Amino acid sequence: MSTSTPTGRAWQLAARPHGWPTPADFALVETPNPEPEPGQILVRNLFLSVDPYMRGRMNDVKSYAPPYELDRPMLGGAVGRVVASAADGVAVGDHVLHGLGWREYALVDAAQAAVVDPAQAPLPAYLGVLGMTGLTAYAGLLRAAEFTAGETVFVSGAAGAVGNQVGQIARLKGAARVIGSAGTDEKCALLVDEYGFDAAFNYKNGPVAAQLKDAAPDGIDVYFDNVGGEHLEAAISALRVHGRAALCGAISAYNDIEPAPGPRNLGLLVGRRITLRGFLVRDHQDLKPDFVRDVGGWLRDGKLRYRETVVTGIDQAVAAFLGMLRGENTGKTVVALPE
Ligand code: NAP
Ligand code: FER
Repeated sequence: MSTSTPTGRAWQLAARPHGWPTPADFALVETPNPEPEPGQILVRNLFLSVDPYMRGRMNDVKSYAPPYELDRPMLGGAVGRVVASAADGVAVGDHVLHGLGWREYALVDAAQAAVVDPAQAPLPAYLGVLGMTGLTAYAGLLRAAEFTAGETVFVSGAAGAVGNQVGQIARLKGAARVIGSAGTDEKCALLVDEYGFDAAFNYKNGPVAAQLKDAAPDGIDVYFDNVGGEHLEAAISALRVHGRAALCGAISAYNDIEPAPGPRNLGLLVGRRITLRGFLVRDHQDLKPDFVRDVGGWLRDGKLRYRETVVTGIDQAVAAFLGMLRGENTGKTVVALPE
């Protein structure tokens, strides 16, 4: 045990957003920090993850992740330092990855926390490039989409956390051609110049189908879908015989009030023997050793690059989340909580 700050701030959901969330849907509340019971640790969070799926948890809808409760601290990935421990095997001063984000201090069951080593990688990397979004890219491309060397890959949301890593893993695993789409010309330049994509286009500059046709005149073998909507329809039209799409997310629809129409070209799936496969990263934890070996090695060798969007201060967490939904981020978005 050790002494700790008596209170900490936590973000609660104050109202369920209708369409785009507004700051009034959230409340930053000061709460006492309880002492750990046997098996528990008290963690001073240092980096919080903000992720697109959190928007879904703000709705009162049964889904793969339960809805956030109103007037209760929200949940999410976080990395922090243990400040009090009543658990065997986790000591004060250890750093841990856990699921009680959106708050400064978290009382965590040690069984639900993983010790991480800040000497092996900077702490925010455990939320991004070496964490959940990185494994999503790895598992989605290699397992859900069954990518193999020599294929042409298109990824949407390509300058974001998952997307940039999909493109780089495809390149490093021998893709014939890697194409990305993103929402600004600067992001597209980054994809080509820094991440080694063969081509990139700004989906805000014109119809996706026409821009994809220019970038991949011979079609694509794999589509990694982070966006849904117009992107998915365009990609289906571009997929070749035996093409596959890994459906990772559909962020273009997360703030919709009415369901958007689906792709109008599903008839193509039959003749082209196309597979569309949804996946969740939680089902692919067995790939973690391969993922850490591959990505850790590429990072050490300078073959895989990454950027993070770091927003500082617990009071800025909602702004960081909304900014990420609007595309203000490049790479993984994290909130830093300096001590
Ligand atoms: P991210 O890409 O770092 O951030 C979200 C990005 O979405 C923004 O930067 C923005 O970039 C883009 N975006 C927002 N609205 C858009 C629209 N209408 N059309 C096209 N792009 C839009 O987030 P991430 O954490 O890496 O997540 C990417 C996707 O993967 C999301 O769909 C997420 O839900 C999904 N995901 C799924 C799993 C899983 O297990 N299945 C796990 C992690 C993430 P632009 O500037 O390019 O618009
Ligand atoms: C996301 C982040 C995480 C997402 C899904 C997950 C679809 C979750 C995955 C899991 O529980 O395995 O943005 O969007």
